[in-house]
This record gives sequence, structure tokens and C-alpha cells, in this order.
Amino acid sequence: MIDIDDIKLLKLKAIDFNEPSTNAKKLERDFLYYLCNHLGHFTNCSKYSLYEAMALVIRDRIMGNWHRTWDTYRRNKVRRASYLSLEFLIGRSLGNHVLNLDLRDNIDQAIQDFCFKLEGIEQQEHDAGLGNGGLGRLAACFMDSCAALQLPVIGFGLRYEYGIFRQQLEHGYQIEEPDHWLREGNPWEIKRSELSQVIHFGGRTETVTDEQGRTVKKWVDTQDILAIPYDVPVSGYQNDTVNTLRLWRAAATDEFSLEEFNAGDYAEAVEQKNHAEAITMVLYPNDTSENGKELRLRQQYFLASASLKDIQRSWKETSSNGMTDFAEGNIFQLNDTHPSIAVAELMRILIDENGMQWDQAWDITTSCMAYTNHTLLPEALEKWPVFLFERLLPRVLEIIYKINSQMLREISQRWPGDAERMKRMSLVEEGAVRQVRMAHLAIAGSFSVNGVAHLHSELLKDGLFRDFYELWPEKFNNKTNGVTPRRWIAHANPLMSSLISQHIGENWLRDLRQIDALKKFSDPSEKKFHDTWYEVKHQNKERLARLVEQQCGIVFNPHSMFDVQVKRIHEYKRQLLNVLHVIHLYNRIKAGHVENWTNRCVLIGGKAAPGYSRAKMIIKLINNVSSVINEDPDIGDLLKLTFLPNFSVSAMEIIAPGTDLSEQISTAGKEASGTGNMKFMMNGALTIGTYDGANIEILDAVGKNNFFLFGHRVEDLAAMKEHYNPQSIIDGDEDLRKVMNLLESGHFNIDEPGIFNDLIDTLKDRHDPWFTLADFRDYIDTQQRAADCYRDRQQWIKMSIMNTACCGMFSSDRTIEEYNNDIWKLDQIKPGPINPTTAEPSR
Ligand code: HTE
Repeated sequence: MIDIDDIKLLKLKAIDFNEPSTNAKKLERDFLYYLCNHLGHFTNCSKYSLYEAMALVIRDRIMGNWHRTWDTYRRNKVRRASYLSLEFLIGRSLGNHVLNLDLRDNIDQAIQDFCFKLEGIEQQEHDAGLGNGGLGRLAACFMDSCAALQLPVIGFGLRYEYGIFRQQLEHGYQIEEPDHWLREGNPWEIKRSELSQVIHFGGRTETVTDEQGRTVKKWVDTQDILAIPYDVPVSGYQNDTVNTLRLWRAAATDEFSLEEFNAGDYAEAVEQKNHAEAITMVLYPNDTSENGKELRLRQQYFLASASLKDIQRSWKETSSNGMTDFAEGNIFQLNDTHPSIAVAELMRILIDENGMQWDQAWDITTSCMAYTNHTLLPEALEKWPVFLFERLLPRVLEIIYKINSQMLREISQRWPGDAERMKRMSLVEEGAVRQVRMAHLAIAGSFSVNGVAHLHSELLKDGLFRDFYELWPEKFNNKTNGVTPRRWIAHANPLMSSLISQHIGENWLRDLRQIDALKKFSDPSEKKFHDTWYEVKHQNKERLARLVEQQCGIVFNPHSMFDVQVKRIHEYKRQLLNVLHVIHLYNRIKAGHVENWTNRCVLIGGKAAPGYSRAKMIIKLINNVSSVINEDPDIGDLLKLTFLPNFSVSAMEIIAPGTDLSEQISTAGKEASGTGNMKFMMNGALTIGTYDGANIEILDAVGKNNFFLFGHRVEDLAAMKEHYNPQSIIDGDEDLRKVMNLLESGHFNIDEPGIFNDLIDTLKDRHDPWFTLADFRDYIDTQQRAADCYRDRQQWIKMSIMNTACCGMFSSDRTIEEYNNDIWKLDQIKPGPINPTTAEPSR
């Protein structure tokens, strides 16, 4: 008998449990067991229960390796990295684990007697929409790659009750609906209450004398909130590693509500509980723009503090030197400035909670923090009012001040008397409201600062962070983004994947550089391969057309060119430029200029931040233009335009494989990297794109003959800035004039006069920061080249194959290898058998 207090014995018993078999018979039995015995469904059940039962079957087959992976890391006292991010845009997990565990064939066999398919079950899973766009999805791809590469990396994030809002359309306008993704539970998460942490807010600081007679600071009278971790497994690709994504949920501490209860104010106590839980209630739906809400700062500190305390706890379990050698064993990668308050929080933990001296604490902190910047847009640069810090995090603010004075001293030694430089670089911006500049804190506290594509990293050095580059050039580096080929090729595009594997073997999924071997099949003499390639693309287009018809009620003819732009709606991404081109094509058809025509289906999708009214009007414009075009009997199959509502990770899994032409048309210098561009290219789409972000590296990889490049470059735009004159561009371009005239005539908003005036004005504004009309002509001409090329089917297939064949460097495995070689310095390690004498499943 195991006594309830004898956890140790329980652990020993637990380590020799049997790994459930993966043969089809056992899978079927377990599936029925979960459905009937566990979930209690007998004669009928919801489709969701089928998913739930299947998820539990898979989860059982992950557990052993998850345990072994933890135990191996702990036992070997390996150096670890923590990826701190306010966003992890995971999407669905079932299919991903099935691929990683190589269970698909067995499951298909296990359920062959039932009248549903695994694919149907997979679709029941709610997307985990814990992110806005590229930044959040990148974090998810990185977690996948770390597990694939067997690196000891733990992700830390927040378990938002509500993820990114669900987007619906009403009369062409975006409507946001709450996404209560956890309503039916989440079979992947394991709550670990025993690892909860207490997080402090509010209160004040006191100067006191400690036992050794030193003056030290104390943070007192705080309001405490409980951080409860929920662990989500991250399986590696057929390699037994299962890493962890640890998501924190906020809850009221028992003590806190108790006090109120004792005071007899029951309602107040419950309200405080709600107040505590509000921290992880909702994801802020802004991408590349700052929000500035107090609750958001609370979220940031909550994540940083809970994660650091968790790592401190586990570090102390294995280290004999306390926190002195913490930096040898730990590194934190900050996903943008959102978690950058971790710099000051680690200082606070080392000094206040471990009695360390400032200089030693600073050495440790700056040896284990690394910061990734994801945008140059000034509206995304986080600043927090000092008064907020004073109220919420008074002790943390004191530390920030001290970091600042130390840095300013260093600057004044290097550039004596350069007051302007000090002002520019200060962690605190002076003004009516003094503000803490989080990027400056992140740079000062990190030993590595990286951008996410070559151009972006260069622009950081000679623009936004120039002063810091001059002070600390050795910190700056580039890590070009990547995406996981498991989700974005193997899972999303099984037809193409098996075609590839038939010709070059299967190893490309582990090492995407090997997909290079596909190049030789791009030669048109490989007729059979070309025919199959075309057939696969066609089937993927049919699948996408079904989605479009379901979601939009518009019929896409899969023989047309599928021209797609899906991403967040933002002026810099220039969905407007896309619409101008569509209107131009519409004009041509109406004028009868359809010589050498290529039928085209244009798909646009993406969410607008709820407070970004201009972005919402762009959605409305797309929908209005779409109605006019799709309802005009003259247009027919020549041209279609539709807006796909509620773009998501799982929608992208259907969209990318079915796309012919990928629109990557941001104003040069504005898209830090882009990652959708990579997902499209991998799936054999051609890119029409500007010289921006990772487009440049894609262009380098495929060559200019396999890429439709257009538009002004960063330096062209800089030179044009002073004399940019959109009106003269309109006057000098007949096609553009016709497009603008039609827009201004109200042709697309007959019942809603004037609604697009603001959009039209921005296009014609001499200070339009996005230079949309400056790129119109080249864009239109380049679109024509793409269209002509598409009619030469043989040529297009060749280019399509070349795009897939050249995608090797855009695997996030490559990106993670670079992070590891240059920044993290972790050893790869395979999970070994559990050692019963040291078994300790807790962390
Ligand atoms: C870039 C995109 C890049 C991606 O990161 C982005 N940066 C943000 N969102 C992105 O998608 C971002 C969001 C909130 C605050 C600051 C930045 O726009 C991943 O591919 O180009 O690096």
C-alpha cells in the first residue's frame, strides 16, 4: 500500500507503467474505452467527443516520453533555454502529434469500421488561437523545431481563456466575437497546481536593515496573485522527445480572499477573485501596434515573474551553488519586448530574494537574457507610463532606474557631454507623461539583440537602434525566421509530401536542406513528375475551393489562377494595392480588353485589430468590390474576388497548398520578415513581392526567374519621400486614373456614399507612409507577367517545383540551429530510460 504522504514510493511505481501499444487493435479498444467508459457516451455522442476520445488515446502515447524527456533533462542537469512569449499561436494539435508519432496508418486502420475518418475528427478540435499573427505563430513553429532537434527548451506563455477573436462579417464589416476555445475543455493540457507561484503587484518599497546589517529594499503590502501552470506537450518528429509549453493561468490566492471573508464582505471577496483571474482572461488583439492598457502590463509582468520563479525553483533543485551559476544553466529568449520586464524582475529576484550584490546580479542577468525584435514600426514600440509602474510594480521601477543610471554613466564615459544621445537612449522618456521604453530595457539587459530577416537586422542597426549599435555592436545579430515543415508541408499537404518522398526519400522532413534534391525534377523532361505535381496542386485547389464555397458562398474554378493574400490587415501590408489591381482587371473586362486573359480567383483574408478603424474599412472595401465583381454577369470566371472570414492557422493549412500566387506586397522596409511567404513557397506557390523582409531571401534562394519582384526599395522610398506626389502619378497613368475614378465615383458603395473617402484620401496623401500608388504601375505590370506565365503551364509547373525545391533554408529547424549555435549554446540530448533512483517527476 502506498501511503498518501509517501509520494516517493508513488513516483517509483509510476515510472514503470506500461507504454500503451500502438497497434490498430489496441488503438481501437482504447478509443472505445475513452468514448464509452471515460466520457460516458453509449448510443450517440457529439462529434467533439470523438475528437476528445482520440486526443486522449494519443495523449496516452505521449506521456511516457514526456516523463522521460523531463527526467533526462533534470538528471543530466542540462543547460536550458526558456522561450518567453505573450503569444503561442498553436492552432490544432491532434494531427501534429499523429504525424510526430507516425500513427496515421494505424489509426486509419483502427477506425476503419466506423463511418468517419481521422480527418473529420481532427476538424472538431478548436484552434488554440493564443496569438495574433506571425509573431505568435513563429513561437509555435520554434517550439516544434526545438523538439525536433532534441533541444531542452521550454516555452512559457499565458493560458488565455479567450484567444484571438472570431471574425464574422456583417454587411461587409468585421464583427468580433469572443473565442471561448476552452469551453469544452482541452485534452492536451495538464494542470500542475503543485507548481503554482505567487506573483506580487502593488504595495510599496521599504528600506530596511537585514540580519547582516546591510541596507536592503523590501517590497511590502503587495496584492498577490496565484500563477497556476498548465503544461502542454510539444512532441518531436519521430524522435521520442516531448518538450513542454507551460502556460500560466491567474487565480486569486487563498489568503487574499480569506482576508475579505473575515472582514465579512463576501461579495467583495468574489470580486477580487474575478479581478485576479482577469489577468489571463483575454489575448490583446493588436498586432504590430501597442495597446497601453494597464491589464496588458499586468499580463507581461505576470508571465515574466511566474516563469523566472519557476526556473529558479527547478534550478535550485539541482544546483548546489544557489543562484551564483544560474547563467551557466539558463538562457531566456524574449519574444519582442512584451516579456522584457523579465530583465528587471530577474534582478529583483537575485537581489531581493537571494541577497545578491548588484554587480553580480547584473552579470548574471546580462548573461542569460536575449532579445528578438520583430518590427520597426514606431507604433509597436512599447512604452509604459512611469506612474503605472509606480502603482503596479514600485520595486521593479526602482531597479529600472538603477539600470538606467548605470547605462547613462557608461554612455557619458564613451561620449562625454553628448546630452542629446543620453536623452535618446535613456530607459525613461521625459515629457508630459514620463515613460519607460521597454526596447531600451531589453537591449541594455541582453547580451544578444536580433532581427528576424537580413534586411530587418540591418535596418535595426542603422536606424531604430543605431545608438545602441554604436555602444554595443557585439550584441547585434540576425536570425532569419523559418517555419516548421512538419505542419506546413507534411501535415498541410500530404499529397505533395508523399510525391516528394517517393522521389527523394523521407529524410527531407528532418533536414529540409535535402529538399534541394527536387531541383532536378524541375526539368520539363521529367514529364511524369510534372504531370503529377500539377495534379496534386489541382486537388489542393479543389480542397481550397470547397473551403471558399462553404465560407463565402463563392465558387472558385480550380482551373483559374488562385491569387492569395492572407495575413493581418494593416496599411503597411497594402491589401489596398491588391484591391486596386483587382479593380484594374475589372475595368479591363468591362472595357473588353481581355486579350491574352488569365482567369483569376483572388482570395484575401485576415483580421483587423478591433480598434484599427482604417484596417476595418479596408475589409469593407474588399467585400464591396467583391460583391460588384462576383454579381456582374459580364465577369463570370474571368475574375473572382472574395474575402475569407476568420483566417486562422487551420485555414492556412488548406490555403497554402491550394495557392498559385502568393501576395507579399508590403512597403519596402516595413515587413520585418513575413513567414506566410515561406509557407506558400514551400507548397509550390510563386511569390509576387516587394524587396522586403524575408522576400529578399526567398528571391535569393529561388532566383529572379522564379519570383515576381516589383516595387521601390527602401532607399528609393527614402529618396522619394520629400517629393512624393500621388496626384501626379494618377495623372500620368491612365489605368490608375480609371481605377481611382471608379472608386471615387462611388461605384462600389452606391448605397453608402462617402464611406471610402478616408481610404481614398490616404492613397492620395503626399505623406502616405505606405507609398501605395508609387508601386501601382510596377505591380500591375508584374501581375501581367505572372498571368502570362501562368498560361504557359509547363513553365509555371517548373517554377512551382523550383520554389518548393529551394525552400530548404526556410525551415525553422535552421533558424533554431542558428539561435542555438550563436546564442543559446545548448547540447542536444535524447531522452533515456527513467532512472528509478533519481526519479523525480515534478519538473
Ligand atoms: C512581423 C512579421 C514577422 C513576425 O513578427 C511580426 N512582428 C509582430 N507581428 C508579426 O507578425 C509584432 C507584433 C506585436 C508587436 C510587435 C511586433 O510583423 C515574426 O514575420 O514581419 O518575426
